[in-house]
Amino acid sequence: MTERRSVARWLVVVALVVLPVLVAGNAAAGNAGVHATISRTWSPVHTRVDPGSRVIWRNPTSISHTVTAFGGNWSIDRTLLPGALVGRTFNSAGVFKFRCRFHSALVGGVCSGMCGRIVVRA
Ligand SMILES: [Cu+2]
Repeated sequence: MTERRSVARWLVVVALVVLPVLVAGNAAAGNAGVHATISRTWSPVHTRVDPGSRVIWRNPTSISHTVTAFGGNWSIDRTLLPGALVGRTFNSAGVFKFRCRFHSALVGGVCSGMCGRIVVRA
């Protein structure tokens, strides 16, 4: 078998066997998606998942947003350019609040504007 054919066969194995297993595993863990909207909100605002779930924030809008943690019990501060995404896996129960620094205000720990939360079930 040539080197090239070997690589091609390996890619087919990845596509047909490994990827479906990964997708099935993710579905079982209760993955969730959150996306930025053109009205500068997160949708959904509240997302409830089981421990071990991965949450993916997507930015399908034409402007940049950030996924920025607040509340003090976790940390993330990532800028999402148009079309970008970022993911986090939540392994422990709790309420994990996030906001977009560009389109929200945080006053006295209270967020207004582009704010959301992930609730991880116990
Ligand atoms: Cu924003």
